[in-house]
Amino acid sequence: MPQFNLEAREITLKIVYYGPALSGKTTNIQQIHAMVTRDGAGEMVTLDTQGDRTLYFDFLPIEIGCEGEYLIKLKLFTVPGQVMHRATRRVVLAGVDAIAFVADSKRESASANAYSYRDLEANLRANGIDIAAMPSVVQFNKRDLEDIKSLEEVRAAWKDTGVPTIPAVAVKGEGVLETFRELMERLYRSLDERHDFGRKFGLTLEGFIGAVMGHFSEKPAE
Ligand SMILES: Nc1nc2c(ncn2[C@@H]2O[C@H](COP(=O)(O)OP(=O)(O)O)[C@@H](O)[C@H]2O)c(=O)[nH]1
Ligand SMILES: [Mg+2]
Repeated sequence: MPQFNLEAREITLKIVYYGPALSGKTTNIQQIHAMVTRDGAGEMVTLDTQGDRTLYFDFLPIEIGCEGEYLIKLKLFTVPGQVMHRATRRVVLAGVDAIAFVADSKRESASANAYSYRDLEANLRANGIDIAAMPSVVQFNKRDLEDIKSLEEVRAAWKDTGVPTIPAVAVKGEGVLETFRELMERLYRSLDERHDFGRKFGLTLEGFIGAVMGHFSEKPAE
């Protein structure tokens, strides 16, 4: 649920990066952290990691001043991908406003991707949310590796979900902002439909996206 604090003129939106273990969720928000300009970026918090495995979650707050003079607070989270951390994923998903599903493009990861997507559906349902109503995008990460699914295959496999698929090489910063921008557009449209967002806060899609994306430097971080 979006949090609108009219007195403080603040809007808080929760964005979750979901997907199987090691697909690149943490890498995505590390790259976003590296690309966000200093005035908007908060500290990135990573809880309880072992090596490169996220055992709890990562958290990155970003603050954005907007036309209409509202402060938009974006809270980015990742979930731990391993099957056993379902309870944590469910907690992190509570109150989510938009989801970036990070899939691993490797052929051998197809079943892990599918398992994780079904897990997402079930966890949203447990929170009373229909996945079809949730603004979301699917990122196909690790396009730099050998033996990956072709984008045609990927698109055919995911077309029934109705969500866009975006290729990425998150370690090089490629596709990271594209994924984020697409997600922010879907989030805005959904907020506008459900909460009359634009009229209420004096915002337009272009103004919102411009303000959000204006907080990033174009140059991907290596
Ligand atoms: N080759 C390749 N490796 C990646 C890419 N993105 C992430 N990785 C690596 O995959 C591993 C898991 O990434 P991480 O972001 O921790 O995955 P998470 O479990 O989804 O948070 C790390 O070693 C990353 O460096 C990518 O686009 N290409
Ligand atoms: Mg992680």
